[in-house]
Amino acid sequence: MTFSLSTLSIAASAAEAPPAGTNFPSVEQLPVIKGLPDPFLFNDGTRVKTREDWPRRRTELEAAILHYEYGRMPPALGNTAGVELVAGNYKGVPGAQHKIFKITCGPERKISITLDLTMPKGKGPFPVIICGDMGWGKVADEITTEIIKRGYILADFNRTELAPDNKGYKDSGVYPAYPDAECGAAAAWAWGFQRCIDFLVTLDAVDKDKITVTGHSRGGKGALLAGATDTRVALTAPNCSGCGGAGSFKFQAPKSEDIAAITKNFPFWFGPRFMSFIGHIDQFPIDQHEVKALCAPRAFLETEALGDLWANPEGSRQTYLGAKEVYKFLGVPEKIGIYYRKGGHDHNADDWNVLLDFADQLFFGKKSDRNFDPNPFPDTPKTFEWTAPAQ
Ligand code: GTR
Repeated sequence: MTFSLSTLSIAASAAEAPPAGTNFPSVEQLPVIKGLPDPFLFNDGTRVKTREDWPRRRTELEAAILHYEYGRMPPALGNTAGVELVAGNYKGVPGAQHKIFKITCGPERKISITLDLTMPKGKGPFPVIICGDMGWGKVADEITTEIIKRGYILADFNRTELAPDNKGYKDSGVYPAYPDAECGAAAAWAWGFQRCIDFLVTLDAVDKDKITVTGHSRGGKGALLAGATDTRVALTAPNCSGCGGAGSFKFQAPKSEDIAAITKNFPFWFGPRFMSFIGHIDQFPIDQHEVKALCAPRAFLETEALGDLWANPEGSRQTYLGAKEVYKFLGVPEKIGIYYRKGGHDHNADDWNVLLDFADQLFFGKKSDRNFDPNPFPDTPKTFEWTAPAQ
């Protein structure tokens, strides 16, 4: 017997989703979908018709993405609080002040995150860019100097405080506090971004309507999921995030990382059902354009490198095009952007400048000369035939 997602009912929101495994077909029960799945198709087989229909479809998609790929996250919290550990000038960055907070949250406040803020001087409120890659070292002073000059706060944290980046990922971070959490490390990292937001929105210096999340590579996967699943995020900006990030599972360009490769090295980044699609990616009912589309109508920008073949920059354009249909449908095509630079796998000053230009345009109407809709792959056709429903 063949089932498809469209014949089954899925709970109304990801947060209220039924226990793991219920109501979702397994890999053998899923239909073959070559190319990017149609994000406008409801689980009951009908299609989104009006903008008012989209929130219901978005909820279905979010539940499916967490179920099949990343695993469901622990609940959102109401008890996040922070204690100031350090306050002073920031040595390496002219005109900046530096504050470090220890954030605690969760049952018995067992979970803690060190949040390192480099802030312009003055009252604000300032837009904030949250980056979770402090475990690789703080954002370079040269880059932070530019962030401050443009009037943004940089909020750095170490996502591996939420889940270590190795097979022992359940030993600390969210899992001792939530032993039943089914998500892999990428979703635990995303959840960490969201707890940073819980705290940041309590600060007068933070402009709550101008929150950006970013991260590089595996950190970009976490940032993407964080922005996709939290409507407080105004701009989601993964950098070179590749497989399980902005890349594509249905369009693997030569030399790009696929499900078999990523789960061989990093099975702990994903949820419990993802591995069942190794060798069966045609049955994977979603692709990453739908993760990007969860951000809509909030803004999304991905920065990619043409030489970073492992991260599938060509596939990322496919998922960008797919997500763009949703942005068009919602009447905000300018809120999604993609940017390609030359070179390889890195999160360098160029990438940050592109993000700042996009953010300045989005938040302050400062028109940028950059092309946020380039096509470096003019000979590659789209891998999907559907388009946004006519209204
Ligand atoms: C690679 C991994 C990629 C990417 C990268 C990184 O080894 O295969 O998916 O996340 O690491 O984080 O730099």
